[in-house]
This record gives sequence, C-alpha cells and structure tokens, in this order.
Amino acid sequence: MTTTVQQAFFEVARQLKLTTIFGNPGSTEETLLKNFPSDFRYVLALQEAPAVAMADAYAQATGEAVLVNLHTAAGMGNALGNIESAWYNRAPLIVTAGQQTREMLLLEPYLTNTQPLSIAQPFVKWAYEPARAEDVPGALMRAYAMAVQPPAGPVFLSIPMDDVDKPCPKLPVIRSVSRRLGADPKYLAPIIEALSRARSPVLVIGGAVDQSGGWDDAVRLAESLSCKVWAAPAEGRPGFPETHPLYQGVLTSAIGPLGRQLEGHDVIVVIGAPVFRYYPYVPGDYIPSSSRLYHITDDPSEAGRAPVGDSFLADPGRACAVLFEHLPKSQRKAPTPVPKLPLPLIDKQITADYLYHTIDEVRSADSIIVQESLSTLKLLRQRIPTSTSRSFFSMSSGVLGYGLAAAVGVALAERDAGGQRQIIDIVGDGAANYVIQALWTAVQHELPILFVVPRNGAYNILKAFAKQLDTPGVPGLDLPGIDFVSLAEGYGVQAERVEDPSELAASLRRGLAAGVPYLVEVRIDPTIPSLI
Ligand SMILES: Cc1ncc(C[n+]2csc(CCOP(=O)(O)OP(=O)(O)O)c2C)c(N)n1
Repeated sequence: MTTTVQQAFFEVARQLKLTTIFGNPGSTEETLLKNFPSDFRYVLALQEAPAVAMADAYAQATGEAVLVNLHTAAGMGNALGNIESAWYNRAPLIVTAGQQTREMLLLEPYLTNTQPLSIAQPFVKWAYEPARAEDVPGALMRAYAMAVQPPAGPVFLSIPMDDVDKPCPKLPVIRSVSRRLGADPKYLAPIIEALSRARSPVLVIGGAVDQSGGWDDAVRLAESLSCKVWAAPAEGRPGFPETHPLYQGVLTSAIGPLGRQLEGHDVIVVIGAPVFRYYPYVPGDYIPSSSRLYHITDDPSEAGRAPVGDSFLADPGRACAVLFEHLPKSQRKAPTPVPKLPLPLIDKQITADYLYHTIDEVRSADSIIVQESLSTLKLLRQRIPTSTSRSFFSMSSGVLGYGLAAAVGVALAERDAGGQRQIIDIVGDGAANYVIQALWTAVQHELPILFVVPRNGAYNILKAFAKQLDTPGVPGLDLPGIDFVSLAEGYGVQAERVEDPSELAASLRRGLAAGVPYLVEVRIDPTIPSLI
C-alpha cells in the first residue's frame, strides 16, 4: 500500500510524540484531519487565540513541543497575538494552517492564504510552505527540530489541502536535536572571576532558568553566594522560589527605577532573561554607574539587544550549576529577608490584596497558579508566592487573551502527567473577555480549574498608565455590565459571585472542591494602583 502524505504526516507526528493537537479547523484543514487517527487527541478550542494559548501552556507545563492546527490566513490572524506570546514565552509550538488547493491558488479562491510565510512573522523561528507535496512530512520533522532547539519557540507550516492524498514515497528520518546549550566554565570564567571578587553581588533570575531545569541549581548558587536574588521584570514564569529568604521580589519594568533598585551592587548577574523587559518609559541609568553587569542567556537575540553588560551564550540552568561548582562558598553575611506583608485590611469591599491573601490561605501549597491579572500583579506575586518549579504560568508578552485558555493547557498537562495539583486561574475582568470561549474547552474535558475573575469594572492598568503618562481623558477604559456568572454558565461552567469579604474564603473553597471547572467572580475595590 502506498503511504500518502497525510499518513506520513501522522507517522512523523506519532514518532515525535506530537499526539495532542490543539486547534480550530476549517475546510482547508479537513483533508489533513480526515479519518483522524485514534491514538491522537484533538483539543478543540472555539477560536484560534485560545487554541494557541492552550498549546503554549501545555508545552510549558510538559516541556515538550505541541502541534496547533489553525485555519488558513484568517485563523492565523486570530491567533497572531498568542503566537507572539508563545514567541516570548519560548513555547515550542508547531503551528500548521491549511492552504487552498494548489490547483486553484493562482486564481486566489475563497480562503487562500495569500502570504502564508509572512503572516506569522516576525513571531516564528521558521515559516514554510513545502514546494512539493511529498515534502510535508519532512517539513514537519524540520519544524520540530527548529521549535525545540534553544531558544525554543513557535514555527509555522502551511499545508495545501490537496497535498495530503499525494503519495509519499519516503518517510523522513526521525532525528533528535539538542534542546540545551552547554555552559563551559572556561567561557564563563569572567563571571566566575567577577563573582569571586564581588563585594555585593546580586542575581537577577528569569523564567528560562526554570525552563532549562535550573530551579534547584539557581537556589544552590544564590545560597553559596549568600546574595540577594531578584526576579527579572515581566517574565511569564519565575525561575527562583519566591518564598526563599534571599528573594527580594520582582524588579520594576522601567529603566530608571529598575536601575535604582540595583544600587549598592558591584556585580549584577542576569540569568535566563532579557536585560531587561521594560514596559513604561521612565528614563534613567540602566544600572548604577559603579556596577558591572553579566548576562547569561541561550537566546542570541536577547544577547544582542541588551543595552549594557557582557552577554554569554549558555544554558541558563546549567550555567547556574557551573557557577556554583566553580565558586567557593561565600562567607558574606546573609542579607536581611524582606519583611513579611502585614495582614490585609478587611474593609466592606474586597480588595485585591484581601483576595490574593485569601486565595493563598485556601489553596494547597503545591497548587499551580495561572494568571493574567494586570494592575495588581505585584500584589498577586507577593501574596501568592511560588515556591516550586513549574507551578506559575502567565505570558511574557503583554498580549491579552492568554490566562483563561492557558489554564486549560496546564490542567490537561497536569492530568496527562497523572498529577492532581489544584489549578487556580486568576484573570482580570478585561483580560477574561479575549478568550472567554476557553471555558467551554475546560468543561468538555472536565478539567478541575478554579477560575477567579477579580471584577474591578475597568481596564485599571490602563488607568494607571494614563496617570503615569499624564494622558487624562482617554476613552474606553470602563467595563460596566459584564456578568461573568452568566457567561460561565452559558459555556457550562458552574459559577458564583461574591462581594462580601466574609463569604470569600467559603466561595473559593467550593470552587476548589468542585472537581470540575468553577468560576468565582469577585467584586473588588476599583481603586487604581500606581503603575510603578
Ligand atoms: C490583545 C491586547 N489588546 C489590548 C491590550 C491593552 N490592554 C493592556 S492591559 C488592558 C486591560 C486589562 O484589564 P483587566 O484585565 O481588567 O485588568 P486590570 O488592569 O483591571 O487589573 C488592556 C485592554 C493588550 N495588552 N493586548
């Protein structure tokens, strides 16, 4: 029997263990998906943006590449914001989209992807439409090899719909590609030297440390150096336990204020993050003039765009281990731990502070947090600190429409791994609307996710930004009249609303005990926090 391109595609995917496909299909994808093999799973999202966010979070939680099936140019358009997030999250997604039949492409029929390669750029590492039908399976192999190598990230394949029934005489060779760079102590010698002489070093740790399996190595390094540790700004996930006595908090994502936070340190070592990911423009010095910065990254683009310091291309996790192995234990006095936050005030209204405090009270210590809560994120990180690897996920891009869907990907990954950790998804009442359909997928897969929607009735972070930029009178920042309980119920999710602080804990506990998707809309105090 001749192997067809479709059969070869699925055989390559099978051998690469790409048997879960997140997607939203259309006519141009149906030829590829026909007679869908029974050992594959298609996770249907009701729009392309949630499909990509689910896949991104699934890839991050499992550490593996994932297939995403989208619908020609239109599907790519809907998905692009989250493909951008996958790019900055370093999520190895193999995004495919169907293309109209080659027979008619010249005539530009309905649903032609007229610019298949440029549509996903600049947020994919590789984009390709095979020149010949029989190259589709080989292109999948190459797409995989491109997606997983460091820095991991999304790739794109356009597959003409009439390619799939063509004969495929030869399967491509299934290859493996290194997912990690090395960390050569000889090459890292200037950092070892600087740290061994430093008077007051500081570490700035990014999410790539956790992605490269370096969580424990970063702790060993920090303890051996007996130095302060900051989380790099605006990272989608932490790389260092936020409950550790050396941990100081998340650096501010503005040039001048961040530079001032690092005052007093002669040696700054940034590992597994850009230098730095900024948000509002507040001018100033990148780092104090008397400091020297060293940057360890496995991403050449990050190394290229850093405005200060010396960059070293190396695996972030392995580099932590190598620095630890080559440095003597410091005799420095341990820095004083950051004082604990006082208990939140209990007012008539629930504050974000009280909400996050209560979530931390009711959750189990090993729960997984997924979040997209913008204006109060600093509080969230302080009140709900992450203590273990791979247990906090969000996006590193600033693109809304991630959190609600990402929780679905994380929950599927947790279930596939046989885990039973609680999954708590905290998503602002603005952000929740971008991928609200993800609730339906959570229901279809009976995923035990507690969705918490802090309802402040506004795009509060934009109000804070407007204050910071001194841009009064911006329209479109209020969100009256959204009922998340009804929206959730419409998708089959059990839901309730809570306004009274005394009822909050019980409400959250009901959600955690439900064993199915459960949404709690929490009316919170709309006071606008400051941006910095
Ligand atoms: C795709 C996309 N559209 C618009 C924005 C602009 N934006 C940034 S934050 C924000 C509002 C977030 O509001 P909400 O989720 O309610 O959180 P809050 O700031 O109120 O805590 C908007 C609209 C964006 N970042 N991404």
